Amino acid sequence: MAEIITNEKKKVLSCIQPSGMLTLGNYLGALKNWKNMQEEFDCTYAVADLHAITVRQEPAKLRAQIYSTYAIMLALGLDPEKSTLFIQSHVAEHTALSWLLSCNTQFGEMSRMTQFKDKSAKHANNVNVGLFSYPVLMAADILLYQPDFVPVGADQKQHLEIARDIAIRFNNLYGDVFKIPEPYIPKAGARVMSLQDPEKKMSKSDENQNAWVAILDDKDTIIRKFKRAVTDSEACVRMSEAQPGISNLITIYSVITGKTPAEVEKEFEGRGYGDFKLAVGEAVADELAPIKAEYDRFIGDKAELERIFREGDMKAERVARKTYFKAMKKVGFVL
Ligand code: ATP
Ligand code: LTN
Repeated sequence: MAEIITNEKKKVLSCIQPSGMLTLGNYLGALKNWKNMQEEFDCTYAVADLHAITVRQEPAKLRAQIYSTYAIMLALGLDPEKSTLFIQSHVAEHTALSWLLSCNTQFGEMSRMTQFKDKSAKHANNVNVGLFSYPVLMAADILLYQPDFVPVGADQKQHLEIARDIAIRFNNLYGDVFKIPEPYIPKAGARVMSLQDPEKKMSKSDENQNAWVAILDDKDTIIRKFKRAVTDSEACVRMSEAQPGISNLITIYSVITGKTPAEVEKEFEGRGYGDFKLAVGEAVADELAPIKAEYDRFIGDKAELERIFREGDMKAERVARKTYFKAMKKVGFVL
C-alpha cells in the first residue's frame, strides 16, 4: 500500500505566567525557542494567567501584567497569523479538563514536586491547594492541544514528566485521548542563574533586583546589573565548576552570540572580568533593545491587543473543545 504522506507540521505548546517582569532567564530558557520554533512547527502559546494566582496577586497589577506579557509575546516576533497566541483563562476547557485529570492523579506523586516544596517554603502563609495541584492544570494546558513538543526551561522538567505520566495513565484507563508530549529543553540557557547568587536560578520573584535582568530593562540598567554581577576569584574567563558566576555569564554570552564557550574563553584570554562583564552586558542589551521598542508600540494600543488575543482565544478554544469532549465521553459522561 502506498505510504500516505502528509505535510502536517508537528505541534508545539507552551505557556508563561504573567507573575511579574519577564527575565533574561525566561527569554533564554523558553521564549527565544518559542520564536525559533514558529516557522517549522504549528505553535500554540499562552499567557498562563490562571497559574499566576497560586501566589497572591494584586488585581490591578495582575491585569496589567497579563497585557504586558501578551505584548512581549508579540514584541518577540511571535506572529498571530502563524501561531495561536491566547490567554489561558479565556478558554474554559483548561480548568474543566484539569478536574478530570485531578481525579486521575495521585496525592503521593504530586507531593514529590520540588517546585511545590520550594514555593510553599517561600510563601509559608499561603500554601493553598492550587499551588499544590498546579502541575495538573499545567498538564491540562498541554494535553488539550495534543502537542509533540513543549519548549520550557530545565526547572519545568519534572512538571512535564508528570503531565506525560497523567496522559499515559488516562489513555490506558479510558482509551487513546492524549498525545504523549516530549519536553524541548535547550542545551544551553535552560537554567540561567541569578547574577547575585549563581547557585540559584534567575527568578523574577527575587527581591534583589540586581539578581535578574528584565527583558524590558534599558541598556544602562542592563550594563549596570552585569557590572555588579558576582564573579569568582580565578581572575580569568574560564568555564568551570569552581567559577559558577563566570560560567553563568559565559553561557549567557554564548547563547546570545552563537559562539561556543571555548570560543568565548579564547576571545577573552588574558583579559579581566571587567571587560568581559561589559561585553556580556552590551550583547544582552543589543539583543533585547528591538524587543523593547516593539513592546512599547504594542502596549500603547490596548484595543488592538484585545482584538489580537480574542482571535487567538477562539482558535485555541476550537482545538481545546475537541480534546475535552473526547475525554469527557471516554470517562463516561453524557454529552
Ligand atoms: P518564578 O521565577 O516567579 O517562579 P518563572 O519565571 O520560573 O517564575 P514562568 O514565567 O512560568 O515561571 O516561566 C516561563 C518559562 O521560563 C518556563 O519555561 C521556565 O522553565 C523558564 N525559565 C524561568 N526561569 C528560568 C531561568 N532562570 N533559566 C532558564 N529558563 C527559565
Ligand atoms: N508552569 C510553567 C508555566 C506553564 C506552562 C504550561 C509551561 C503553565 N502551563 C504549559 C509549559 C506548558 C512555568 O513555567 N512556571
